[in-house]
Amino acid sequence: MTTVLTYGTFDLFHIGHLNLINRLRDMGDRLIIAVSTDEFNAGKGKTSVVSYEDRASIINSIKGVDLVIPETSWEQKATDIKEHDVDVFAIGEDWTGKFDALKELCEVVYLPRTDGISSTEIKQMLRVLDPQHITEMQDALAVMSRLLEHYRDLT
Ligand code: C2G
Repeated sequence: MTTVLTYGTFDLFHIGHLNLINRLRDMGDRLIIAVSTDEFNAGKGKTSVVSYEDRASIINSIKGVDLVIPETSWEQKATDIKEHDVDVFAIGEDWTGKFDALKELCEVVYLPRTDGISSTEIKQMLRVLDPQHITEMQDALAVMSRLLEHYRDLT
């Protein structure tokens, strides 16, 4: 029985998250995922669009995920590894080297990320659609159409 453990926010769940979870599932027999709480994320300077409860439910409903636990501190990893008898700690390569100290307790693996998708990018795209930006775009369009009318009259 090989137990695999990872940590993440998993906000605005996307294909990058799913690819990672599928890889983790194939690395062992039992998969535990620690989902960052909103309070812990606030400490990371991160705010999630989706609440902890909903993010944890989404992760819990994915095939191959056996247990979801809350991530509330940076220090909990060593305790979690011992408590859940973890064989493999794995996480995306954006954390390469950051958790090498855990090698004393279990295997540590950094996995390739899925290119071209991230929750941060999705948030940036959504931000463009906020009311203020929409008003600015409408104003710009109004100016453009007046300009076009003016040129049409000139020709
Ligand atoms: N990920 C990926 N490909 C992407 C985006 C994310 O493989 N295109 C992986 C990340 O590398 C990470 C996991 O998906 O392993 C979750 O990513 P985040 O939600 O951004 O989690 P993060 O904020 O990195 O939290 O204690 C560690 C932290 O909780 C990690």
